[in-house]
Amino acid sequence: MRKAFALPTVAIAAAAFPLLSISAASAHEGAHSYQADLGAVNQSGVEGTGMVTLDGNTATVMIEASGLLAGSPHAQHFHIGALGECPTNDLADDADGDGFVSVTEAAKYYGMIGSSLTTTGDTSPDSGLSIDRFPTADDGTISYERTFEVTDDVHAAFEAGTAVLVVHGVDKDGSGAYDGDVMSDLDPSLPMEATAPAVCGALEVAQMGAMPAGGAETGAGSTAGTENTAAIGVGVLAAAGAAGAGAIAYRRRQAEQA
Ligand SMILES: [Cu+2]
Repeated sequence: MRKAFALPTVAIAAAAFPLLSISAASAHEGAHSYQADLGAVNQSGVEGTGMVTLDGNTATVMIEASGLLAGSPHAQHFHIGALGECPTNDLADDADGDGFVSVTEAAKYYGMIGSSLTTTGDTSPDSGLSIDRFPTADDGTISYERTFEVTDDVHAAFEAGTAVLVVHGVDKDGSGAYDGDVMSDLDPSLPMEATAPAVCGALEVAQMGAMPAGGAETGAGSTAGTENTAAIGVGVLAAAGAAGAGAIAYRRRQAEQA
């Protein structure tokens, strides 16, 4: 039964990300693909995945995320220019002790906004808080896809491994809305809940050989060990979700073999 379940997963992945397959088959020409396993920040419970294909400066972006505050918009960006990392899910980086890892406090890891992943119109940093043009998580999930032009500095960040995908907006107090006494470090007219990072992942070069579903299904662990190890390291951050669950199952299997 596990195998019967795994096969459609692979098929769906291939169908959802055809450019990824093409890129993996011809790694040194045309488009380059990147993936991010999104891990929760601010104990949001949010998880997801991001896929980006860059063909020159033309970016096709796909984001799937779940566990978000339902019925509210979620600002989402490429962040660039720092370490290409994310804050941890605990409050270790809450330097001012306000109960949130704010964008300011997270910036040392993931940097400034490089692109605003809006649904329509401008995608520059100027639209960073244009919440009327960001996805609304009607049932707590976001399924985003858009193709647009990025700037040279964003392209360079992808190549340097310092591009990070961040989705914002966390219902820290569980009230069902963005509210509370702590105001945003980015816009003092907004609650901190509206702008604090909810989920984050470094955009890393996608490697089809490292896809957890394929590795687990074929059991070809010994031939692809190094690549799979790298993928699993990222997968742990995502904790769950289809890809994460596959990675964890695979990791268990590897641990049993070791
Ligand atoms: Cu952001």
